[in-house]
Amino acid sequence: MSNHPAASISLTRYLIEEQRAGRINAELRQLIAVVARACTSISIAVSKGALGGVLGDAGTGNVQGEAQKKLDVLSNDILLEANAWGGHLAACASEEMDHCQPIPDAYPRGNFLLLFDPLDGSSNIDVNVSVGTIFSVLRCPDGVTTPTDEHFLQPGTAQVAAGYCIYGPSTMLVLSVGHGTHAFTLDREQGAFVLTQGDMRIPDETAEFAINVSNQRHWEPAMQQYVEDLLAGKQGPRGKDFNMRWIASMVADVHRILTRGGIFIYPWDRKDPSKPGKLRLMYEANPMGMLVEQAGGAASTGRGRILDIAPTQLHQRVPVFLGSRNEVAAVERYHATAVASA
Ligand code: P6P
Repeated sequence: MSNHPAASISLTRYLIEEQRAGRINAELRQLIAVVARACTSISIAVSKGALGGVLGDAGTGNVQGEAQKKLDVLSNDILLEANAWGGHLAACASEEMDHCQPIPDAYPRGNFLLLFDPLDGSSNIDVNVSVGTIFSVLRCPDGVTTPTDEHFLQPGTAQVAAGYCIYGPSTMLVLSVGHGTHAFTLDREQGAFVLTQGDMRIPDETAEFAINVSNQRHWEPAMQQYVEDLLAGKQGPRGKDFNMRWIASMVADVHRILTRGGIFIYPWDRKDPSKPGKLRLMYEANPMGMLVEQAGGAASTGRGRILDIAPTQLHQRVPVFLGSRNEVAAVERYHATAVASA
């Protein structure tokens, strides 16, 4: 990485230097640059709010059975169109699409697969709370010219890049290509992302947790005991007081944790026992897991490393515990103890 002050390094320069160092190739550099430009377009649409005529429901539903917001559909279309013609991708998969979508025959196909949640936390849009785009990049298996869903079913350790763009008071792109996690802020006057936080590091310890406590009665006993002990504070078994945050926008909660530490939890709950969790493995847990691990944190299901999971379905869900590594280890001990005493 150059020794220039962080503020003078654009995303373009950072990616060229990563390619020069042999850590990414030209195709992956182009892919990330295209995704960043698409996120800039999404940021413009999101920031218009009610003036852009894009708030509210689209009147359609997605494969998750969720009502789509107009901005969900618009963001998905922006990412698909931006990535169609460049020749760097073989196919895309999205939270908003039932199946993966190969690059149209009219264009050349490349060697990468792109997965994304085009606008995570979109239920927050109508109340003007930060939302974001999450993306994950995999290699297209050798010899596969027309990828199908099964070719996307690779473990999180196979990701060659992961990132998110958070549309908050400022728009920031947080990215890892496997050599640390780095944050870039959108300079709207230049129309370029500029490195503003290189080598993000999550503190090993934390006193801040993020979970939707309204689900408490639906959790398994280990989770109920863990949170009960957090709430007991200094007088309880943890011996210290904890603070709580829950934005209900994964990108915003994870960005806080990458910036100052913490633990983010969306555990399995009995609300729908058939679902192992709410969050999706391929385009939420895996990319966030890579970013967090590259920043010195941990990402677990409560019983094992998220990035080691062998996927079986494109839209499969998973329990998520991620953030400060010592706190993730602590909650894993609650689950291990529960099994041992069962
Ligand atoms: P709940 C947003 O819908 C999302 O997928 C994540 O961004 C967020 O962390 C979670 O769901 C919020 O879920 O049940 O608290 O509304």
